[in-house]
Amino acid sequence: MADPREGRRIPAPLTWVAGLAAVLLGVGLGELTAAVVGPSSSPVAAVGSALIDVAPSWAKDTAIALFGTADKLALLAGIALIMLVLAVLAGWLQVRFPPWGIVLVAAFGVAGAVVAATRPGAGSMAWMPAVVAGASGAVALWLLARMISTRPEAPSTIGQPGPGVEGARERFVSPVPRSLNDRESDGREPEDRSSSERSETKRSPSPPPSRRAFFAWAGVAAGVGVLAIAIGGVRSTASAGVAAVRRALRLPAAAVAASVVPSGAELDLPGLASVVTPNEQFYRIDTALIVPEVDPADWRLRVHGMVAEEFELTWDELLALPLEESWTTLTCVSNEVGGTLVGNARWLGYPIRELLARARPDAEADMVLSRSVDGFTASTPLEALTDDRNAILAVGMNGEPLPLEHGFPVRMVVPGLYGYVSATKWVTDLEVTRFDRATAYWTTRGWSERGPIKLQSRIDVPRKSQGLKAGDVVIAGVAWHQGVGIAGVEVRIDEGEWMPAALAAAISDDTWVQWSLPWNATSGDHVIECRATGKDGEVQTSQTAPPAPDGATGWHWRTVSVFD
Ligand SMILES: Nc1nc2c(c(=O)[nH]1)N[C@H]1C(S)=C(S)[C@@H](COP(=O)(O)O)O[C@H]1N2
Ligand SMILES: [Mo]
Repeated sequence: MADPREGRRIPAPLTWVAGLAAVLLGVGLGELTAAVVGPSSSPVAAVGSALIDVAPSWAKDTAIALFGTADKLALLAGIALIMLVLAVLAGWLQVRFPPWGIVLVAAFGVAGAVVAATRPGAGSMAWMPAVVAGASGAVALWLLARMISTRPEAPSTIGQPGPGVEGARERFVSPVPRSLNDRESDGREPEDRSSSERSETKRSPSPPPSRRAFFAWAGVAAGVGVLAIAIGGVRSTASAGVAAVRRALRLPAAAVAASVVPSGAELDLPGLASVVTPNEQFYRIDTALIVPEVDPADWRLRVHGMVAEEFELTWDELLALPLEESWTTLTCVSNEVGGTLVGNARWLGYPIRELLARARPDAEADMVLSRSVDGFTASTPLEALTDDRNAILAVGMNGEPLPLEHGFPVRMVVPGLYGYVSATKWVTDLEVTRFDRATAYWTTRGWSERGPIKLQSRIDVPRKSQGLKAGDVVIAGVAWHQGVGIAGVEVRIDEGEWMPAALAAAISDDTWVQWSLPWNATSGDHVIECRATGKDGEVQTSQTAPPAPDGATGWHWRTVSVFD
């Protein structure tokens, strides 16, 4: 349409404002639509989720290492930044090289729609929010850019304005400073301006070149966008739906209760991780940018594959089974030595071994591929699900229904295996298969196909940052080797003799155990190290290994400064 030379006269920041306002409006309307269509159809969330799935594992490992459980927030911030750049670019393009700005915005809308529609578990309307976002963003950008990019009345160069273009052309802009424009403006509503300005324009060859209308409309677009994002956000978090169903839920009592926490299992020292991790403090690791919302009424578990009898289980059927309670300490394979991606809870659920007994796996089967509604999969050795450990289909965590972010309504919990190969949240499908026939989510990304949890111990206190006064202090931490149990923990200071720490009472061999050692701290800098021994005699190795591909090893150590 326009002559690019004409666009060049417009200050670039003005084009950025147009782009930002238009994209904000589009994103807002898209998110608002998503709040209605379903939170996972949010274009931002869908693109974010897709990025998580396609990101190379080093990127993900770095993200987890850098941001820990705030990795998703970091991703959203990254996406916001990219959109910001995109918006600025689109605004500039639309003014300088029309119609490439709106083409860019529309293309992102289409891309978002494709991604959202092809996400695992996408509803039939999942494409809609992105289409709304792309279309409204493109239209807004077209209108805003038009408001600033029409040239002033110049006797010789007027082309042939298309239908509807006149108003916009006359509403133009000149190199006159904005303050001057503002002075000339008369406070009328922006809606009134075009027609009246047009008449003014006709009276004078140099129109009152006001950008006020442009800024007003850009402000309106941005404001509506922000408002829509806010409303969409409130709507989907209040997403009364599944959260309310969960709150109203009463789980049946356990047919088999968990052991009571032995007195003396909780040393109750400030700074030491409590032996039972409260749900709100339990680490969360998953690939789900938007927490899946699964209504128990719609939940089904399909058990199939290499079995004599495939079947489906509903929520009511599951709750009618005799549920068992057990203690299990969950650990993430991404946990660094000394890291906090580990927690202990009392789980309520039904033994997976019983479900598999009902399905009767083929003799050649050696793995169960569990799948969640969001497409995540884990490969668990069949044996770990059929031996006598407490591998359960869990519905309860520390006496309440699973929190939404911990897999509501149903997840797997398998003692002794890292979460990525066993702890599938929002689980809806168990396929009995073989390791040489199917590959799970993280295995395709370079992690080991099997992930037994490694023997580990951690120092919790004294904290590194804590200014420590010379005298009697307590060194304390936790140690775990699920399925095996901890026989002892030793501590040494400044590479001196190993000293046995006192073990607190263990809840079970599947849980971590607290340990402590009194220490007469002398002034100066000291290095504290710890290592655990398993009940099988294994001593925690000093050999360091990174989390990838099958779990970190090495001794946890920390330096402390002691003052007089
Ligand atoms: N659906 C789903 N389940 C999942 C994951 C996931 O990404 N998606 N991550 C697994 C990993 S890597 C771990 S360590 C545990 C963490 O469980 P939590 O978030 O309840 O602590 O969940 C497992 N279950
Ligand atoms: Mo994990």
